[in-house]
Formats: sequence, C-alpha cells, structure tokens
Amino acid sequence: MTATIQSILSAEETKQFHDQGFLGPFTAINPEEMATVRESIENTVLTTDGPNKNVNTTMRHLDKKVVFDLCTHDEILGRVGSILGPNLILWAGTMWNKMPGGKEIPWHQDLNYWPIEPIINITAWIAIDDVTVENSCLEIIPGSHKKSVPHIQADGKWFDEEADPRFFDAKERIQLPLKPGQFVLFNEKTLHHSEPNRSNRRRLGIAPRFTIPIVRIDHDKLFEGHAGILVSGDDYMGFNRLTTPPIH
Ligand SMILES: O=C(O)CCC(=O)C(=O)O
Repeated sequence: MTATIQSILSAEETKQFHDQGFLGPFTAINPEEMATVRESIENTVLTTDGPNKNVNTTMRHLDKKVVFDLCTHDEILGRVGSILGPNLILWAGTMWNKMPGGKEIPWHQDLNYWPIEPIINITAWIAIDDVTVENSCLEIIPGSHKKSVPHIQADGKWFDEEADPRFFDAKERIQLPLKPGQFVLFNEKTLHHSEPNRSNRRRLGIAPRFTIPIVRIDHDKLFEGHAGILVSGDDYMGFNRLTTPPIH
C-alpha cells in the first residue's frame, strides 16, 4: 500500500481524454527546474548501464531516483489517476533520445508491442529538452484510439513495424511541441509518430507508462528480472512482480 494520489482532472478533461485519446500539454516542472534534472540525467543516466542490459534508455525509473521522481511527479500521477483510478503501477518507461539526423519513429499504436494483458495503459510523454516541430515533436491523431490498426513491416525507421497507412489518414495529425517540463498523456491505442530530427538539436523526452493492478505484466518478456513499482494506492490483485523505488 502506498499513499493515494489526488485526482486533478475535471470531468470535462477526462471526457476529452476518452473522446480524443490524448490530453495536454500540462506542466510538471518549469524549464529552470528541468535544467537541473536534465543535467543529472545527462551525467548519471545516459552515461551508465541500466537494469535492462540491452539498452540504457529504458526502465531507468527502476535504478535512478531523478528519473523516478520526474516520472511520478504529482502533476502527472494526479492526472493519470483521474483516468485510471487511484491504484497505479509504473510498469515501463523509455527515454526517447533523438539526436540530429535521428530516424522517423513510424506511426504506431503501442498495444502492438506490449506484453501486458489486458492492454490498459496511459503514457505521459515528458519533454526534457525544448521539443519543437523542427527537432521532431510527438505527433498524434486525435480519436485514432477508437479502432485497432494492423501493423506491417517498416523499413529504415526507428521500429521494424508500423501502422498500415491504408487504415488511417496522417493528414489528421496534430503536432505537440513542448517546453522542457511539459507533458502530454495518451493511451495504448492512440496513433502517434515523430518525423526524422531534421534540426541540429537533440530531442530528449521520457515516456513513463502506467497501468492498474488487474493487468498482468509478462515481466520476463520485457527483460529478465523486470518489476513494476506501485506508485499509488493498493496492489489489490497481488500477481505482478513489484519492487521499491530507487533511493539514489
Ligand atoms: O518519442 C517519440 O517520438 C515517440 C514516442 C513513442 O512512440 C512512445 O512513447 O510510445
């Protein structure tokens, strides 16, 4: 059992999330505070191995307090909890470090890739750098979460699979530039994407993923030894592997 977060979205905002599949931008911390967090991430996270030995940009909330604290900021948990309820598990998190020249992240729905069942998730995409259209901000298609889109092989992109373009209209995209410390929320079926980074600036963001205790996580498919962290309320089901937040 952990402290239970306070819901902070209005009824209108939660309806908007259900209608559109995304919400925001909101502010977790201001750009000055993010400058300190960014420096710590650059010096202690991007330069070290994490718990997933294959890639040091995933799951760093498990081993670095600076990442855990950012991912579980009250402004984020309060909004996620307004939609998923008071019992929340932080089960994944990816840092999206797209350098100048970095590839397109193809249009996709996250549920296509994830070993959780049922697939219930809210992602908070948090800007660590100043994220603009030029350095390839997140783009989403409002309302696209209402149907599942088949995924096909992708060539020359960040992932090997992408949403089949015959099943959606990319012209319906909206772009989501974010100041450092701002974030947006979206769900497991919202189509999203980002262009190649055509600027000369890095685009670093982090995307913590939250679910609820009825969702079974296939931990070892994520990586051997993976565990979630209960970040609010009670794990009333008790079948997922959970661990405690990092202390340093
Ligand atoms: O950072 C991006 O451009 C894409 C992020 C993404 O695919 C995700 O967080 O699920």
